[in-house]
Amino acid sequence: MALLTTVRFHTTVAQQQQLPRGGPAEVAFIGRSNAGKSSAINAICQRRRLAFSSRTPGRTQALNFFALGKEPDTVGFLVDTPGYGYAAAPGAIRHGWDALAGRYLRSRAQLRAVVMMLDIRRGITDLDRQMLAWIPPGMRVIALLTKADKLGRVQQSAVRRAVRDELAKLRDAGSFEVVLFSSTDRIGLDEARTAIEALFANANADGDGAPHADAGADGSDADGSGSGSRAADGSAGQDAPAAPPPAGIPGPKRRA
Ligand SMILES: Nc1nc2c(ncn2[C@@H]2O[C@H](COP(=O)(O)OP(=O)(O)OP(=O)(O)O)[C@@H](O)[C@H]2O)c(=O)[nH]1
Ligand SMILES: [Mg+2]
Repeated sequence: MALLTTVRFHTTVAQQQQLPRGGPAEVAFIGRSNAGKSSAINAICQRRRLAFSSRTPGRTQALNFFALGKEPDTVGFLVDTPGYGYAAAPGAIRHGWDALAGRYLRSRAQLRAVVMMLDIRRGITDLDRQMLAWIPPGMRVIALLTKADKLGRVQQSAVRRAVRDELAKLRDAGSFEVVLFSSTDRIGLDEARTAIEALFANANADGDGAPHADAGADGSDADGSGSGSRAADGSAGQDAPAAPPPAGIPGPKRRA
């Protein structure tokens, strides 16, 4: 838990070119719109409003980077991503998802693992399957069955088993784990923290996550001063990673 308590906002990336150049290992929080990604980051890091959560699907519109490590060293980043699968998203936003989050998940060299939020009431949906087929096969996946407070124990266990069985078919053996989780009722927090800290410990042992002085994002926010740009109003969501992101589609406009 010690590493996660050092968390602080680093930067918002609304366009591919703003991604930090180089830098330490990154772990991305991904999942359908409204699955509980931002709430999970806050709960896991014991912070109330580090990542913005909302009832309105599509609250998170950009990639938000949260730095870990004792300042001024950064030993890793947690990355909150826009959700996929919000049916009302207009085409331009779908393309925006592909161009930013899709491309990031597919090709970011620093990305070591994903924490995938699955609403326990829905389990793995088709969009999640597409996503699982789409992220590189060797990447470690921690599946958090969010909103576990909404189901009783018997149902929780049944979903967990079903998700484990399906992941066993979709991913390499030993490359995933499944955690019952609730941000509101504080279920699975320690299990999730242990799993996430282990990801960074492994990345650092590989020599990938040695401390770096805080790397600025190209053209923005080297000091995290762009935090105002993440005050999105959640007016629209994102859509599915139906296909690898086509090259050349511009990312979404940075929000005021
Ligand atoms: N009951 C319950 N509600 C939760 C839990 N986690 C999140 N929520 C609620 O679910 C809604 C969405 O949570 P967010 O954390 O904003 O979800 P998100 O995946 O970041 O959403 P987008 O950024 O829009 O994709 C909010 O109303 C949260 O309060 C949980 O563990 N239990
Ligand atoms: Mg969010």
